[in-house]
Amino acid sequence: MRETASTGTRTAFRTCPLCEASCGLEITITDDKVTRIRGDRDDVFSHGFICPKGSTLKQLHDDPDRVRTPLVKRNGVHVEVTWSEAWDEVQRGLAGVIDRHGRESIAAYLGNPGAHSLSAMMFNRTLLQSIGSRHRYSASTVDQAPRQVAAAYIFGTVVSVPIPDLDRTDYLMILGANPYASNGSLCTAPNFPGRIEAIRARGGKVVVVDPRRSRTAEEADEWLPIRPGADALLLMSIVHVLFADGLADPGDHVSAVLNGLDELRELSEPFAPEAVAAAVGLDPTVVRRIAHELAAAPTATVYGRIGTTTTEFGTTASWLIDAVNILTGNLDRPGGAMFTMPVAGGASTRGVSGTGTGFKTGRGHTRVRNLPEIMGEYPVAALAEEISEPGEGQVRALITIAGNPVLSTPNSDRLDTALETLEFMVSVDMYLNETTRHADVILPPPSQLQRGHYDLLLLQFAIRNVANYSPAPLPLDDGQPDEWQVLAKLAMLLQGHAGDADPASVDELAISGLVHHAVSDPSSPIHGRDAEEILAILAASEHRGPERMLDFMLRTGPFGDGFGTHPQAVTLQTLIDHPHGVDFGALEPRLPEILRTPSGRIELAAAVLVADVERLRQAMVTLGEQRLVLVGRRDLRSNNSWMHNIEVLVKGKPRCTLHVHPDDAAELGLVHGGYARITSRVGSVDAPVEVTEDIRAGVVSLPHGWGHSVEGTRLRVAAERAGVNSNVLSDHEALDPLSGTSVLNGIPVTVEPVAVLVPS
Ligand SMILES: Nc1nc2c(c(=O)[nH]1)N[C@H]1C(S)=C(S)[C@@H](COP(=O)(O)OP(=O)(O)OC[C@H]3O[C@@H](n4cnc5c(=O)[nH]c(N)nc54)[C@H](O)[C@@H]3O)O[C@H]1N2
Ligand SMILES: Nc1nc2c(c(=O)[nH]1)N[C@H]1C(S)=C(S)[C@@H](COP(=O)(O)OP(=O)(O)OC[C@H]3O[C@@H](n4cnc5c(=O)[nH]c(N)nc54)[C@H](O)[C@@H]3O)O[C@H]1N2
Ligand code: SF4
Ligand SMILES: [Mo]
Repeated sequence: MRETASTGTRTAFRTCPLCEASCGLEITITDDKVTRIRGDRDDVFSHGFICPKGSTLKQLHDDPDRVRTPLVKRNGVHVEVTWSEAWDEVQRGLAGVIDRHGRESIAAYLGNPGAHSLSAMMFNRTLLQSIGSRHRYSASTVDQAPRQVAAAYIFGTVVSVPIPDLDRTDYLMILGANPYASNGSLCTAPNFPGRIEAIRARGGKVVVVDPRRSRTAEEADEWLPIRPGADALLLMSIVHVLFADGLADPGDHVSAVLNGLDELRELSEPFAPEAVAAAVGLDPTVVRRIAHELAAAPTATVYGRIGTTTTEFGTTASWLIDAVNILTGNLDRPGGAMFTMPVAGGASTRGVSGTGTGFKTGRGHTRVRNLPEIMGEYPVAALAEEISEPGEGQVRALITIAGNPVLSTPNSDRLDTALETLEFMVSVDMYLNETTRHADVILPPPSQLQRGHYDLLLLQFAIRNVANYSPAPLPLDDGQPDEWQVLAKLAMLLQGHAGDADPASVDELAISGLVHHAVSDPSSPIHGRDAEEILAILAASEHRGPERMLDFMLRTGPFGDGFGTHPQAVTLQTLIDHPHGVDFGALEPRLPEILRTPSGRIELAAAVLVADVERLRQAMVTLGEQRLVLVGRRDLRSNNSWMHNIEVLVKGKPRCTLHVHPDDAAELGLVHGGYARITSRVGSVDAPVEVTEDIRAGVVSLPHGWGHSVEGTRLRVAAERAGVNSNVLSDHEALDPLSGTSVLNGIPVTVEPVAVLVPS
């Protein structure tokens, strides 16, 4: 499968897949070796911006610890095998479990990098269908699920998420996001920091709500050090002020399709800023002023991320963000919160415009805790017990794709122990790490630089309508299948094929399925066309696998050529001809066309959301009673749990430290540079202490994704700066009930000094 090697020096352009910012990279390659990576100044979206991680795709590609050959666990040790041996092993393992326990005993976990992988985006669905089990888990329920669930109730689909119109807004309020470290999320915007600075440069205002004075808070006009978990209360009190002071005015085009305004007014009555102050921890006069500023600004947009979603009120907070944007007249207008028009694959562009079937949960429940299915999956916090609790339907085998749940999901010691008891586990992953060390077989994908890229998922949440495809800058290694071929083949083995099955047949079936579905879908631009004709057009190109599917999605998307209907419009070839991307312009109003609710209206008081308000009322009392709570944080040079094996990213002072306010340090007897033991209901870890004014008193912060000191991994650099796993502390029972998402911020803890650091 090796493509012809090329000699001489050339330049390749490739979008960075590491985070949601989607920066264009300019990659200099000499004799198939990368010699330099820098920002692509001509990229239509990122204009040369790059963060320290972008250029390390070279180090990642070259990392001697990166798995390049399949690994099979023999007598407890992972050894290199050929692909054909690995496939035989997988075939035996999976078939055995299916024979003994049935398909429902196989679970899958999909991790974050899969959301940026064109292969995974196109083939994970086939894989999941081939497993034929409801045990589907992903990083969504430790991340953005609440934001999607709220959007689905209000607007009709899990991808109709309003995006802050960063480049045109006059007033940006950020809750629980630190784009100076994260570069943004559910708001695809390369150089997010630069775009924040531009708001201020044009006379606008930026307000950051965060228990920590993050770098973003530092750069803002105003920092509101909220009590963790209280964002929904804060937002409801802003809604209260907007109604009470006669400031609520959604504007004509939103009002025309808005349900629930009066109901929300009534619901907000008990939540005056003074009434919630003890729980929220902010001065009510400041909150009232902010509400008035939001209403008075020429345009304003409220944006919330992980600090709002991974809390007990994740969905409710997301709902109330939309509510504030609606009440201040900022939904669906330039400078406010708008909907992206995805160029390819957008679920918000499919189906009948303006109406739909709406959103439901609970198609199945977990066996042990009876937690409902949400967005086609179960809460990942339930995975450990589904594996370890005996009985009918017990999970006996696990497939992980691009995930490291042992570091990223709650009460991870419990999951770590459970994984050891599986009868079979297979991981598609490029590292032998804390999770994959449990796998019987590890199937490596090629490196990021050996794969084509189009950020199918995250471009659906971009602040401009943009498309950018990059072919693989480097050829595959000898015998290395592409990532989609690994996933397709895994699917075939699950369907009962033998180890020598050819993944191309899965590809043919998949594209045929897409085309046949479209020609019979009245809302598709190729409705009524001959499927064979369309397939023949696609087959005539050299593209197969994800590229061919992308071509199809581009051509049937809102800017597509419709296979001849709009000959000037976009195809994959257009994007190949434009290696710096194609910009289809700023976001434009999409109401009412974006709506997919059964009523065809915005459901501002959707029944499920309304029903949660009573719980929120109780939090007015309970939140204020917490003495000390833990929150997370991100660092620009980290990427969740898996870039810590890249020397240039981890060198320097240790970053896995506990941030403590001086008042708390004094009271708890902690000293800067000393060590602390942090204990929650479910676990305990020790970490070095950093005393800092940049955190609210009563709150401590520890980043996630560390804890690389466990046996049986191959992470030589990471192991030297192991840090501790903060998810040993997060509680598997603490969930946002509306989305099944874990509470990773605002975890009640106790902290005490310890003399020496005991690695966990
Ligand atoms: N306490 C706490 N926990 C958190 C969070 C938090 O803020 N606080 N954040 C949560 C969030 S937002 C997320 S998204 C999750 C992430 O949770 P996960 O997705 O489970 O974990 P990652 O750290 O992203 O690990 C990615 C894995 O994919 C592998 N990998 C990398 N690239 C590829 C690829 O291209 N193909 C394949 N097949 N494998 C690849 C890596 O080697 C690694 O094993 O963590 C969550 N956990
Ligand atoms: N460098 C880097 N970039 C990344 C990642 C990474 O790991 N490293 N991960 C990527 C992924 S998968 C994601 S999902 C995104 C996440 O992107 P962001 O949502 O921007 O994530 P963070 O940088 O963790 O910022 C979350 C902020 O919420 C604050 N916070 C904690 N609890 C609360 C609370 O209760 N209320 C409020 N208002 N704030 C709170 C924290 O102090 C922190 O500053 O980042 C992506 N980008
Ligand atoms: S900001 Fe994100 S997309 Fe841009 S270079 Fe850094 S890691 Fe890559
Ligand atoms: Mo994430």
